[in-house]
Amino acid sequence: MTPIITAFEQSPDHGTGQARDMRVRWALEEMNQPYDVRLVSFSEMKEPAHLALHPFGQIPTYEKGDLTLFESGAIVFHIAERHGGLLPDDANARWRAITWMFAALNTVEPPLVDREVAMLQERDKPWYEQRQPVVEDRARKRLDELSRRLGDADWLDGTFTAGDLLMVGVLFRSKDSGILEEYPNLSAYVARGEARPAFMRAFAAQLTVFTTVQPSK
Ligand code: GTB
Repeated sequence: MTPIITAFEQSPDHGTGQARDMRVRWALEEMNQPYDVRLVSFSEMKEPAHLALHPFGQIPTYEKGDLTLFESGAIVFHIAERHGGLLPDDANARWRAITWMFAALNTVEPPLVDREVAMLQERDKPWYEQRQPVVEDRARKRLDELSRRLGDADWLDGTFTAGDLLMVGVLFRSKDSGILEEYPNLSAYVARGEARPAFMRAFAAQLTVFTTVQPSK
């Protein structure tokens, strides 16, 4: 049975890997698992049919048979569990990979997203100039720590795992904002992720949406 995921019909980044369906596409591509994509407009995401799949009216969702999931991390976890290859067989290594999945989404992503939202959406606020250094410091602290832990290793814990997939996905989003360039080992880590054939296929598929789909509303 072919899973169906949802993605933006019109993404603000023009389909260049920022929206979170990218992680799901990447995981599916790593498994060579074919998938269908249902594109949704911003208004459709808030309608009952989509809210039945995703209580917060967002993308991505994942449907396969009688299973419906939301949250990109849970979807990637499910794909990794079902197919093997993204989680090590050794029990301890597997738990460490899962730990990195949570670390990517719970510890590294929030300060990076906070910084991005501040820069893109809050520049006109009267408190922006005061708050921004605090937001920058929080993001740099996390990247300092992650950079120190990664060191000169290729991946976070030996071989490439779902933990790396999510961590690279999180860092990729900050790539164009300049901050990642301050960390050569993290930049190289993201570049290694981007060089994976599965990443490239996922990226191309997301980009194709922007170049071919006409908005419905
Ligand atoms: N925690 C959830 C997950 O990981 O699945 C978060 C899902 C989420 O934030 N979805 C966003 C969404 O549906 C798209 S990814 N937003 C619509 C809404 O909330 O109404 C966030 C995103 C979107 C676009 C860009 N971009 O174009 O640069 C970057 C990130």
